[in-house]
Amino acid sequence: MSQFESMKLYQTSMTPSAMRVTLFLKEKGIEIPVEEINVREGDNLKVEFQAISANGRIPLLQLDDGSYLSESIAICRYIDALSPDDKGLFGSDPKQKGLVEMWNRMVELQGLMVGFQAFRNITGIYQDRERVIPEWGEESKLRLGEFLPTLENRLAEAEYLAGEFSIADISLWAMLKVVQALGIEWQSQYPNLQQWHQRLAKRPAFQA
Ligand SMILES: N[C@@H](CCC(=O)N[C@@H](CS)C(=O)NCC(=O)O)C(=O)O
Repeated sequence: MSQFESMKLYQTSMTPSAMRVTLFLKEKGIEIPVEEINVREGDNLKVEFQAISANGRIPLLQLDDGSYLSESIAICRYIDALSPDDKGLFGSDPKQKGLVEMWNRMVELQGLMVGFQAFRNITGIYQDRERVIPEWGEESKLRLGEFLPTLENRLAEAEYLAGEFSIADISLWAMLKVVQALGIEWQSQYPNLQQWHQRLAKRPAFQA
């Protein structure tokens, strides 16, 4: 039995954060047993889940020693450290590592997090657990849209965000799901982003 088989990944597969870990694992060819929970129905609010999760959210990885890791990128980094390869998903030399970190952070902070705030505050899907401020949602949606030209310009000069395929592209793929869910039109406006999307869609890991 491999060490991965004795771990457990708690996730809600349709969510962007779960998607980041799932795509990362597929790219690395690693399988971890999954326990599917439904965050929209509040499974993560239950006392048992809150007791084992540092941030109360998915994804959550139970390690083979029985302890737990939250945060999608922390989980990916842990798996990568346990199972190093030459795929360079976090970068393979100092410059590449820096570029991957830079683009992944930018997509996370200026894209994903802003998009989450837009989606949560416009739809109110989590009004059972947080204050909902529609104006904040609308402002966040505008800011998310305003980040797209930065990505478009980068993808005019490079095939992938960090030059080579990396976790930053996985994060951007998840971010675009949020962009789409918010009804922000991007396909017609951003040809480089669209070509990048088509490039990723051809990768086996992305063909769900
Ligand atoms: N920064 C965290 C974000 C985790 C997150 O926001 N997960 C969402 C699903 S995408 C969740 O569990 N939402 C349920 C809730 O907020 O109660 C990560 O990357 O893991």
